[in-house]
Amino acid sequence: MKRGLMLVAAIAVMAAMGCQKAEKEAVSTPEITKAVAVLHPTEGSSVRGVVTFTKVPGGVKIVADVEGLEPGKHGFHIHQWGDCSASDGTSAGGHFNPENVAHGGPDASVRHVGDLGNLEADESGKAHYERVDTFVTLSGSHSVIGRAVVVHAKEDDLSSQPTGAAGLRLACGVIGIANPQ
Ligand SMILES: [Cu+2]
Ligand SMILES: [Zn+2]
Repeated sequence: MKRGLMLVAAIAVMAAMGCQKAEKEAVSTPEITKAVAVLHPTEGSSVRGVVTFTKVPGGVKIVADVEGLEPGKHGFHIHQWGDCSASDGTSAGGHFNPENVAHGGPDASVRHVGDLGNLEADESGKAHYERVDTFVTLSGSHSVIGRAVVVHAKEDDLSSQPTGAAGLRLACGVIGIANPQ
């Protein structure tokens, strides 16, 4: 009889612990639906801007507003490391490429996850970019959270390996979790 009661009590305690654990997990890991990168100029550059990543039906919408550019096209990528500490941006590493495939344009069927193509700056040096991307995600193995966005001096030719020959890095910003509201 006593043993039976203890068994019931033990099961009750275990069940309560199980419930508590499930609640805790649900609270601590909400789905990430928005991210943001603030681009800071590298040494000698005055390129700056903001890039947002928002989960939408069919992909992630990427919107960038960047200023301080020479008019024309500038390579625009997500790089592997969320580290903009080097004065020339090289600490961000190469293009974010979790599938270990070739570099390509944003609309290529095979490309780095980080291959976003080019920004195109107008005569005032400002560029606006919008794209719904199907490679970039905000969770799982292709998540860009904690990686870095880099803007380059030259145009990404969308074919040269492994970087599109886009030249020096003019701005760098780490992608962080944003308030979804
Ligand atoms: Cu790049
Ligand atoms: Zn690439």
